[in-house]
Amino acid sequence: PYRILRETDLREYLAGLPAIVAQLGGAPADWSISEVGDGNLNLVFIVKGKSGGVAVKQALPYVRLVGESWPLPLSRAHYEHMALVHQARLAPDLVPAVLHHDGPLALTAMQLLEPHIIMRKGLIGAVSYPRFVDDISTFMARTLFFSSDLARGAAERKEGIAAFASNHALCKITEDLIFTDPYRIAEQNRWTAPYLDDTAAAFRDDLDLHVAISRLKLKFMASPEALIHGDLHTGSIMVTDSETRVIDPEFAFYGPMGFDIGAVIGNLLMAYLASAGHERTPGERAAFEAWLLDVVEGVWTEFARKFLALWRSEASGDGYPASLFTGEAGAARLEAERQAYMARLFQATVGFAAAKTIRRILGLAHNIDFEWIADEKQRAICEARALKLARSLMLEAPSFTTIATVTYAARELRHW
Ligand code: SR1
Ligand code: MG
Repeated sequence: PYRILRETDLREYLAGLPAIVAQLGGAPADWSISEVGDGNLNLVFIVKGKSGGVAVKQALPYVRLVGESWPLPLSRAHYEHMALVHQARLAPDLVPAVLHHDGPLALTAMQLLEPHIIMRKGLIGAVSYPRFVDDISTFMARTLFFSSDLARGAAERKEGIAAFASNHALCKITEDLIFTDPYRIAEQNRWTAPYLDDTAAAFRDDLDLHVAISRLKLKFMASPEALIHGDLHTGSIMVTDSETRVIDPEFAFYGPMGFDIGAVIGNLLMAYLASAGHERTPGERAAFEAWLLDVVEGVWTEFARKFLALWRSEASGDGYPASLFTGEAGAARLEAERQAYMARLFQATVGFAAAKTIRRILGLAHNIDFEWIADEKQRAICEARALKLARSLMLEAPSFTTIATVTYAARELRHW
C-alpha cells in the first residue's frame, strides 16, 4: 500500500530489491540516502552505495510546492513510467534507465545521472553545452514522430491516446497555470511587484491576448498529435559537456507536438533574456548569449530536418496514405505538404514558447533563471523584456515565419 517513504523505510524497501542491491553494492546500512527534490511536485532521493547510485522518485498525494491543500493523483508516477519506457525505446541514450517501478508506491528507481546537472542551473552559470542541439532535436524528432499518425496505424494510436487519457489532472495543471491564470486574477499568481504591476494588469485586460492564449489552450486540449513529454523545460533536462538526458515526463499525454518544442525554445529564450541579470564578464556574457541564440535556431532547424527525414524514410502510419501520392507529381505534392505541415508546427511552437514564458513571470510557478537575479529591479527589467517578446510572439505569430525572425526579435529586445 502507498505510504510516504522516509529515509529508513526507503533503505529497507530498496534492500529487498536484488537489482537495486546489485547496483548500489555494499551493505544497506552503509548506503547514503538524501532527499534532494527541488521540483514542484515530488520527493526525489539520491541513494549511494559502495559501487553505484540510484535516483528514486516518489509521487506525493499533493502538490509539494503548495502542500496538502492541493491534492494530486499518485497515478502520475504510472504515466511517467510509461512515458519513460516509450522514450527509452526511441531515444535510449537520452533518458535515464529505469531500474524499478512500483505502482502502488508511486515510485520509480532510475539510473543516477552523475555528474549531470539540471540544465537551467548550468545556463544561469553561463555554461554552454555543445551536444545539446543534436541531442534534444533527436529526442523530440524521434519521440514525436514515432507516436504520430505519420508513423503509426490508427488503431495503435487510439490505444496510445486512451492509455494516457486519464493523466488529466496533470493536464489540468497546465490548462490552468499556463493557459488561464496568468491572464486573470488568480490567488496564486505572483510577479516582481511593484515593477510589473502595470504589465500584469495589462495582460489581464488584453482581449487580443486572451483570444490568442485560448486558441493555444484549445490546441493543447484537443490535438492528440503525439505522445508529448508535457513539461520539457530546461529544469527537465540534465546535462554534462558530452551528454543530455531528459527527465520527469509525468505530464505526458497525447497532445500537440509544438508544446514540447515550444517549451524548449521558450525556456532558452528566457535564459537568454535573464542573462543580463547574472554576473558574468562582458566577454563571457556576449559569447554565452550569442551561443544561446544559435541554440534556439539550431533546436528548431535540426528538429525540423530530422523530423522531415523520418517522415520521408519511415512513414508507415495511416496519415497521408502512400497510395494517394504516387508518381512524380504525387511525390512532389506530398513534399510540398510536408513543408506546409512544418510551417504550421512552427506557428504552434512559437505560440507555445510565448505561453511558457508568460506563465513563468506572471503565474504561480516561476523559474530560477529570473528568480535568482537578486536585484529585484534588474530582475523586473529582464522579465519585462521577456514578456514583451512573448506578447509579440503570441499576437503576431504569423509574422514569425522562420526561427531567425524569432532570434532577431529576442536580440532587439535584449537592450529594450
Ligand atoms: C503546481 S505545479 C507547477 C509546475 O510544476 C511543473 O514542473 C510544471 O511545470 C507545472 O506547471
Ligand atoms: Mg517536473
